[in-house]
Amino acid sequence: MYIWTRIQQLIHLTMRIDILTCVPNLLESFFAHSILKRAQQGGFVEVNVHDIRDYSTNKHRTIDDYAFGGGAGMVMQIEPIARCIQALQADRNYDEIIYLTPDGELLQQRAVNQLSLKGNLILLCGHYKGVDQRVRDLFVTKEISIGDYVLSGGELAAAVLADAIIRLLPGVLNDETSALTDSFQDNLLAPPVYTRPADYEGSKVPDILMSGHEAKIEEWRYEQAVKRTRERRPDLLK
Ligand code: 6GU
Repeated sequence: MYIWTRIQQLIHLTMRIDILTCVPNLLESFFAHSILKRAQQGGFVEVNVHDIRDYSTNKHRTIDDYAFGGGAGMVMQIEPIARCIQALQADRNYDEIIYLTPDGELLQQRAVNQLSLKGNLILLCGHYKGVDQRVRDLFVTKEISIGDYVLSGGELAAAVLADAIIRLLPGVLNDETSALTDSFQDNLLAPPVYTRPADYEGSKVPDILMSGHEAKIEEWRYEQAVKRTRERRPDLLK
């Protein structure tokens, strides 16, 4: 382990995210690439994916059962999830235990910003008809949805949430200012961006960007951001 990584862990600069799922393979490759890989190698975050089936006590490793009262769909049982959470809590305190669910609070950049300041998070992914309500009553501290549509499981939502959080951790992005100019950080969408060539078959980059006049360029970008927001997301301007 790099000495810097170790120092960051010792002084608690390393965020820790534990993800509970019954499909760990779905998540492992996601965190093994690109920015999320670099963020872990750099010691900014430690992501651990746990297979809830490892906490089943029967030989078939089942973690779900029929719903009391009938109805279609299986329900994830409380015991394996409780054992997994309690095993994690035995080693450290968690700031939030988040259940990803379509009936949770709609995820917005503001909540992502707040979560990026935390130390230890558990993300719980549901499947089938979801988890036994007692998991939510007894363990979960926050419920999050990533949009008004239904996914087949919480894994993609957990990956979305973790990605949005991790890229905000200081040092993860190369240019530290770039997260500050993201869409939504100031309730404005991002302005258009261009790179070479300056002329693509007659389609040209706006002159102002080639002028070298920094103040005018900033003003243009701001105007474009407002224009784009007014056209596409007027709700953000209210
Ligand atoms: Cl968090 N889970 C599932 N299954 N579907 C969703 C979602 C979460 N957010 C939006 N759709």
